[in-house]
Amino acid sequence: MKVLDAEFVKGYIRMANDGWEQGWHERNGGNLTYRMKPEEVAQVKENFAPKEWMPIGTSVPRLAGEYFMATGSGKYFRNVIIKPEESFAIIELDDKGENYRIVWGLSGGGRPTSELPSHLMNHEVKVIATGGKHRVIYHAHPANVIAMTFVLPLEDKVFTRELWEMATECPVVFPDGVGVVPWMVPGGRDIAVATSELMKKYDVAIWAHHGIFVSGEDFDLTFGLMHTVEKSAEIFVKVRSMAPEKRQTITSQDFRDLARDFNVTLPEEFLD
Ligand code: 2HA
Ligand code: ZN
Repeated sequence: MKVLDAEFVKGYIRMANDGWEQGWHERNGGNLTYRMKPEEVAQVKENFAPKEWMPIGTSVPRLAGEYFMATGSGKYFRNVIIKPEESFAIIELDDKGENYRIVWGLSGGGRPTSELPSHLMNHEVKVIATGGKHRVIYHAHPANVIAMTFVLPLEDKVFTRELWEMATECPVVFPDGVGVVPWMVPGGRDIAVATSELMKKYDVAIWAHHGIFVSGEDFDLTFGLMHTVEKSAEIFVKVRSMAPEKRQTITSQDFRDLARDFNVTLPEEFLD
């Protein structure tokens, strides 16, 4: 089957375009990776033409031999839907999880996303934490969450509480809360290590003054998670713009009642 005819590829392209339409991907901002299922690799393998091996820049032994879809470094989400074979790649990891090679895509040349170390280290953490259920890692630049990182202390608890309080669905959608990475130079191993540490605990990591990383099982859940966090942040920005303090909000006891009826466990550390 042609790569662009496969359902999982159509889902990937739709998610990238949805992110563009939300305004989260100015210029070449953001990146999306997907850990392919063995049967999906088999579906499209006849199209593969491997290029040379390149270092990942970090080591992800638990992902050895796996195949990923990855947006290209310097490529625009805006173009994914009209020029898919130029905008993203399918890559294969070697048997140590230290090198990758492009096997399809980026037809005009180029490399996978500059954030490949963060993506792959997050995938590795999630393979372990979810028994392989999570397959999607998504990085975007949504304006309202980024704005929050200029006015709140960069603490997991503060961001979790504010985001939960801004929309009743939030503690149900991300019951583990969110982690916050202080400002760091993007693209390297250090920020990848810091982010993947948070991903052991959370499905959402906020990069101060930069953007968000989210992890999920499929395109719908992962896009929906980003969308829910950013919607909540938008409400936070509106509330702060109207008044310096909230007049009323959802209380710790309200969250406990919600958790009981919706069958989710909310960490006590976020409920005092
Ligand atoms: O340009 O978003 O973090 C891609 C990025 C880097
Ligand atoms: Zn970014």
